[in-house]
Amino acid sequence: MEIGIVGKPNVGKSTFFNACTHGAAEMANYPFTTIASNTGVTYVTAPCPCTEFNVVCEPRNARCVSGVRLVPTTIIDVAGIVPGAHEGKGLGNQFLDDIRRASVLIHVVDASGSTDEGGNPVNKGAHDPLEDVAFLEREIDLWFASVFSRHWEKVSRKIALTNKNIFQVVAENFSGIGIGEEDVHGAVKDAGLDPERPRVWTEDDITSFAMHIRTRTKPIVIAANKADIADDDQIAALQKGARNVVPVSAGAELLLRKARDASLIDYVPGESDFSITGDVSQKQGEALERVRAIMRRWGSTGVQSCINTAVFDILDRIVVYPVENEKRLCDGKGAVLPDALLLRRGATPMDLAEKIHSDIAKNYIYALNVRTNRRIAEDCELCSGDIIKIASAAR
Ligand SMILES: Nc1nc2c(ncn2[C@@H]2O[C@H](COP(=O)(O)OP(=O)(O)OP(=O)(O)O)[C@@H](O)[C@H]2O)c(=O)[nH]1
Ligand SMILES: [Mg+2]
Repeated sequence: MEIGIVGKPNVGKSTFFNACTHGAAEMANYPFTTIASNTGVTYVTAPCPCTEFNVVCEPRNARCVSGVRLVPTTIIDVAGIVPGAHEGKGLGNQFLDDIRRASVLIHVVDASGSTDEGGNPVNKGAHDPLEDVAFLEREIDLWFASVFSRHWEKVSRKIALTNKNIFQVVAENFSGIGIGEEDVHGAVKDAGLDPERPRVWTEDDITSFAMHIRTRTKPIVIAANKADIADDDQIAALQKGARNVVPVSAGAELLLRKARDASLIDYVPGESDFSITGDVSQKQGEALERVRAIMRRWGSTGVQSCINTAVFDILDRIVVYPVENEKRLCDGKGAVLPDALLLRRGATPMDLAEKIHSDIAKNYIYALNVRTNRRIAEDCELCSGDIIKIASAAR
């Protein structure tokens, strides 16, 4: 699972990326600072059962900070996108290659309206970020449409010459951009097209199909960045005009992460406040208090909230903790609550077994819900936060 950070130039994409990954992507107040994409590891946050069970956990794939489990996922910071990018404007459609594998996008916009459509600085409020919301979706739709158009003849021929249907053929040919059969089903239905006769689809039909496929395969969370300098009504207008809008100050989050790394503050990503624990200079203290005021205003810096919204609300993932020993909550080597795995909602104990190892699934005996100490059916639906023991004959 990958998250793509997209948006026009100079809105704070790399600042967002650095704040949530410990990254060192270049940041500057002019367009096209980023040319090649940056890939890093970020974390979603979920309550760790260690607090509830009063144990010291030993996370293997993640970290636990004050009872908050940080579960890793990949994130990509992409070069700025300008209108016409799908035809080569700006840095062209290289960015689109970079988001091929992304299953969700965080669209960073300048909510304060102080950058024009090319990312050049302008007076605050001089540009409407809702225009950016619309153009970015359009660019990605048109990119999808151009990819489909280019290959439609081949796809139609394949459907006519084999006994495969459109759902199978499109999913097979475009799995590289994250398209599955169920996406094709949904998009054909939503666009009101005839799946039996793709050969007679017009360019408009293909564009409409592309838009519906994009909506399903690249859903978008909007990071209303620079919320520190935006007015309340600017954020309200964005929230009224678009869906999944989170007020964000990537700059504030970056400052907090740096202060935390320098042991100046205690801060758990996503929380609404922090405490000063180190020796801070007057200047540092003032900067931190400015950040505190931003957090009071918006509830948090918004960066973690965007990532959690993308993974939990949009992609509908749950966090499950597998263990081998239900009494000690540990794995075979004695590590306590070592793993936190992200699964699709609806996942079953058998899906969990598959995720751990195919041999565990093949030799599956039973699953136990550790909280209730009851065995659960292999096809029952797991819940977020479940601690599950899979008994398997595999070693
Ligand atoms: N006020 C304010 N400024 C910010 C914030 N986040 C980023 N900036 C500023 O916005 C400018 C652009 O930041 P970058 O992170 O380089 O933006 P980008 O979107 O990656 O830009 P390109 O790589 O050129 O596309 C810099 O001057 C940042 O300091 C924020 O939360 N608040
Ligand atoms: Mg950048």
